[in-house]
Amino acid sequence: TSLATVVAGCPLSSCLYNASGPLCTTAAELDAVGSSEAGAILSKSATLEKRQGNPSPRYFETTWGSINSMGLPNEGYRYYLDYAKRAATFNKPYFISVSGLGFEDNVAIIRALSGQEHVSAIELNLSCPNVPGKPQTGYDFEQSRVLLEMIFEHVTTPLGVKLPPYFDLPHFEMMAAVLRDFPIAFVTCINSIGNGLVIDTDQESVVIKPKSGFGGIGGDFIKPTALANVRKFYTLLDKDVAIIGCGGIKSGMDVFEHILCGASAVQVGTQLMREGVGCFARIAAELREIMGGKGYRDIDSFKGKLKTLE
Ligand code: RRO
Repeated sequence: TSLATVVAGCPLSSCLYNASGPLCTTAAELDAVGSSEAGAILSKSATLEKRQGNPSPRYFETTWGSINSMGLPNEGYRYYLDYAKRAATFNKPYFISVSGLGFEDNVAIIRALSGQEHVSAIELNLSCPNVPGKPQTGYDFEQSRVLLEMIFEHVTTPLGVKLPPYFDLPHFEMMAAVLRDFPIAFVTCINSIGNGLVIDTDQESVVIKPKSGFGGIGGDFIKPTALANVRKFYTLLDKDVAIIGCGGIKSGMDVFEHILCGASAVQVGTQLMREGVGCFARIAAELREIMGGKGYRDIDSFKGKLKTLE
């Protein structure tokens, strides 16, 4: 049974890898993903300069998932570019996530990363929910178009986008109409559901410090929204645009569902924080078991083949 797939023209021996954010900020963390059964290595979203991020506590786990308001702590894009040479020793693709604080920053970072050896692709984050005063670009369709026009003037390395979750059917159409006008390599659905609120009832308090306790929600509860977003963009975009599923993946069955909806690969976020990089081998084994039981020898045998009831 093969879990092999292709993202942005790069072969991956497993369709599972890390979401940008958890355990992918330092070289030691990226090494751990490299040494694991993950099919690729993806960096934490990078800004022009190193950032400390928001004050702690800024991440909290619940029985059903997580809330975070990290505020884009990262080492700065040069660090992730320097890491590319080391990433290459793991013989799997290395993707850098980019989340500049403004359009000019995004262009500057992407110009610097573009064409660099061992940077397999760039994941442009249009959906950071946690920098006070910075709206998510992905919720402004016209601004998304403006940014992509600026970026595609400069980029030679394959580029995909990380989208926020959409909830209204016309919004899927509007974002797809923007994306269709650019040579996007992949679309990652979804980032955390922005600005939820988790409460500790004993303390009658919020659980994270930044933004009065508001933060991005990940984990079990976001899986139906993630699946809907994967499905919608799979049906709306050209089939040569890979859809990367992200949201609520902690078992082989969760991956199976994402692939049925049209995902070519999937990313693990909250469960990676909880379990560590061993999650990639465990979930891969569970997925192989499910595929074996159903007689599927590879991912393409069921990718996108979700049935409807009419
Ligand atoms: O660093 C963060 O607070 C963060 C980012 Br950039 C993102 O894209 N998604 C998220 O849940 N947190």
